[in-house]
Amino acid sequence: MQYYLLRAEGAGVLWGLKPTPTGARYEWNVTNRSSVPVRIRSVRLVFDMHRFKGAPQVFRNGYQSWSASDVATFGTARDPSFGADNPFFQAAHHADADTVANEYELRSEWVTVIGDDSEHKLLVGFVGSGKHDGTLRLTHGVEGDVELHAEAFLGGVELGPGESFQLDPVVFVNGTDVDGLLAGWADEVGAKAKARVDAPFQVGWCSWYHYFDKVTEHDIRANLARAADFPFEVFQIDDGYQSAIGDWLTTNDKFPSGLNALAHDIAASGYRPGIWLAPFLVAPDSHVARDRPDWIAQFRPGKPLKAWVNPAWGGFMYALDTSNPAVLDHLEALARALKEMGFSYLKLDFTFAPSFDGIWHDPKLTPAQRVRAGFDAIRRGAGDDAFILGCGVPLAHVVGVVDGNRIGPDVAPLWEPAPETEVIAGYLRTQPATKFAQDATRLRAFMHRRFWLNDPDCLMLRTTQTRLSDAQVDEWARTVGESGGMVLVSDDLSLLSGEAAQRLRETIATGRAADDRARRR
Ligand code: 9PG
Repeated sequence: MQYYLLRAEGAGVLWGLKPTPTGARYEWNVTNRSSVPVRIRSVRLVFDMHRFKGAPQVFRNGYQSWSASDVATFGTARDPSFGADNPFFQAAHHADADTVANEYELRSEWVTVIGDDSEHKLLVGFVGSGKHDGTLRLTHGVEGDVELHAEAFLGGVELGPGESFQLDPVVFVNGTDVDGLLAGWADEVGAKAKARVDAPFQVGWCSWYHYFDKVTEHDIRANLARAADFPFEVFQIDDGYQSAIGDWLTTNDKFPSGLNALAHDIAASGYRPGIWLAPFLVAPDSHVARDRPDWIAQFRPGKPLKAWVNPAWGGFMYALDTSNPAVLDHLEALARALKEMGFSYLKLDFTFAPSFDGIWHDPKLTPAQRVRAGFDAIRRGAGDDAFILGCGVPLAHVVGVVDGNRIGPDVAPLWEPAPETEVIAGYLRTQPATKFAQDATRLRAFMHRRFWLNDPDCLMLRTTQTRLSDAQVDEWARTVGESGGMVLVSDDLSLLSGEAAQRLRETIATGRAADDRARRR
């Protein structure tokens, strides 16, 4: 396989091409040479790819925590948007919500590795985090040849007359060892972005995968009372306590004591209190949305921007405008309030929301910068010593601000969903399923302690009230352990036998050993 640069598209300006011992580094920017402000959605470097031995194979890295990753064959595999053609859903799973240009086009976010039937592998990646998206597209050129487009996705950022936007460099690295190529790229990105990789190995309990949104204060307290039989350090309340999406400091009727008392009682039992929130979403009937409609991003003038739909929350949710300083002050104050209650472990979910196309207060921020601004505000409020876990988050936006990150879709008390349960055509692999979480845990293992601590998602150890077989429970536990990532148990602890407790001890032992190897490398 060989490549050469054909052209820059969309006013991207290449100003440095540095050969490196193993490839090349392209340094570039985009400049508005006109006398009026312009909006830039994306710019691309276009490479001709030739001399493949057999069909090209592509590592496709998904956009956010839950987006699918795999190794796909160019020519036969399809980008999921090609079948779905659903820009609303696609906005949550790709940097660019638009459907791909043709049926052959495959895309990978932030980084890719391309191979063929030879030994030769080529990594192409963007060296940066939190500034803009970088999408690698393998596609057909006009003459039917294969092209690689390295696209800087800026989401319509506004550049004033004469203004330049410095883009993250694109690196090409040749090699034969895929894991080594990804590790080398991740080392450079992590160092450049000052990755937070020093948090201790995490062990804890999480309410979601047994109780889901039906969780009650009684459930939390019943598990807290049993937690001493397990080696937990974190005790985390998930979705289901809040009075509304957006109103995170007040509880619903299922949680009569309120958050302050719960944080206090969790801490008094000897655990670090953890809490889930979707900080950038607000329900239309929440207090925050009714009191501050001006804090909500817009879809069209006067129309609030919908960024998710969940029947359990009452339907469509709006996106807070994280490019508005008043919203950032609100998020900072929210995080400070939770921290003062005692919650020093924050699971920040559905955080892709500020990346959606829309009308945003500050047109000079890219989607990545809007997401990052929201996380930075929460970090300011929560303080340096809080453990911040990203979830549903565009991975490339948050190196250097999160301590842990969900790197796969949700597990579930089932192994693999039946194909006919697919909700959005082509996107089955984003649906909750333990097998899909396992695939992501393996494909994204290289990110652990280079960008953050990987959260492969929760262990489920129960063998009743689940559709997982004993062998599947064991297989998932082994995968989590071997990954060295975070170990959060999500069961009704009264269902766990002595065997389950033993399985947990083994998982933690394997996990700590794998994590120690990751720390020492
Ligand atoms: C709480 C949950 C848990 C879980 C998170 C996240 O595509 N979906 O409809 C979808 C719904 C929920 C979801 C992921 C995807 O789960 O990953 O751990 O916190 O929210 O609501």
